[in-house]
Formats: sequence, structure tokens, C-alpha cells
Amino acid sequence: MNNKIEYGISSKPKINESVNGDAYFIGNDNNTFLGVIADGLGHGMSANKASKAAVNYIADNISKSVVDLIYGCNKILKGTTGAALGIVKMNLSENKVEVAGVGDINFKAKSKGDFNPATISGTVGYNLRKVESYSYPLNKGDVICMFSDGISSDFELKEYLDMKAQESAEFISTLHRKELDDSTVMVLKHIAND
Ligand SMILES: [Mn+2]
Repeated sequence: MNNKIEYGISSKPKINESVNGDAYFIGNDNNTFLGVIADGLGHGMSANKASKAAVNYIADNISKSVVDLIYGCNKILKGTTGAALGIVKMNLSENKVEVAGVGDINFKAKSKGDFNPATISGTVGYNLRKVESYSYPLNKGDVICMFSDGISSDFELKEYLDMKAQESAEFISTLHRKELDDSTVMVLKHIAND
């Protein structure tokens, strides 16, 4: 467990649905912080089964690279409805962050350097093509926000940063959630350099 990353998460099923088709995972040890969002295609139990399979696989394989995690999920999810998947993996001893996304997972960041992770189209477990990840330096004060397509991308991250990460996630969810889709937003704040 490290205390270099403060994180917040809000995840809700679509309106009138009790089972969430989105799933998320946080992995946090001395030198690695991992944030994952999986959005199972469709809604309800079948979507939940796919997204849970993805995050469970990742939880069991934290040491793998981001690209290998996605290829691993692609095998595990065969026979499910498939999922969109976003992974943020921070190396806190080297102050680097590696990011990859497949399908409708979005990112916003406040960063000292460039941060423009391109997601690739496709569905993990169904029609995955070649996966690439993007690496960036990580600096104190950087914030990465990752969210499923149940959150409208029509917001400015900077308007939600004068608060704890959990409050940021809850405000973004409350104000930008689409009620007709499962929604997940994760806010990761780097708060220390050593
Ligand atoms: Mn969705």
C-alpha cells in the first residue's frame, strides 16, 4: 500500500437496473498503482459477467504489462458479450504512467506534460485488434480522470479539482452521468514525489 495516489470512484448502474454492467479495480502496492474500468457490452447480468471477468483477471495479474493485461482479458472474455476496457498503470518508483484503452473508455488529465491517450476501437473478447499503450512522466499534482461512456465527456476536469478525489468523482458522476447507461468515473491524484 502506498499513499502517493489519492483516488476516488463513483460507479452506478443505469436507471431502473440493479446490476451494474461496469466494473472497476484499484491495485495499490509499494511501487505500482493500477486503476481499471471495464464496461461490459449492453446492460444487466451479461454485461456484469463480462466486466467482472476482466477486472478479476487483472486483479490476479497485476505484474503484467498493460498491453499483456488487455490481451489476457481478450482470451478470458471470449464467449461473453465483451467489454470496453481502460487501464492506468503507474510506476511510482520511476514516476511513469502507462495508459491504454479499448472501446468507449475516456480520459482527461491535468498534467505538467503531454497527456493524450488515444483509445483504440473494438471490443475486448470480441474483435480486438493490435493494442498499444502510451507512457507519460508522472509528476506531483498530476490528475488522471478515466470514465466509461455512461459519463458525458462534456466537462472540464479543472472545475472538479479543488476537493478530495472521491468528491471529484461523485460530483462528476452527479452532474455528467447519462441515466440510460451504466456509469463509472475514477479520479487519480498524484500527491507525493518520494
Ligand atoms: Mn457503457
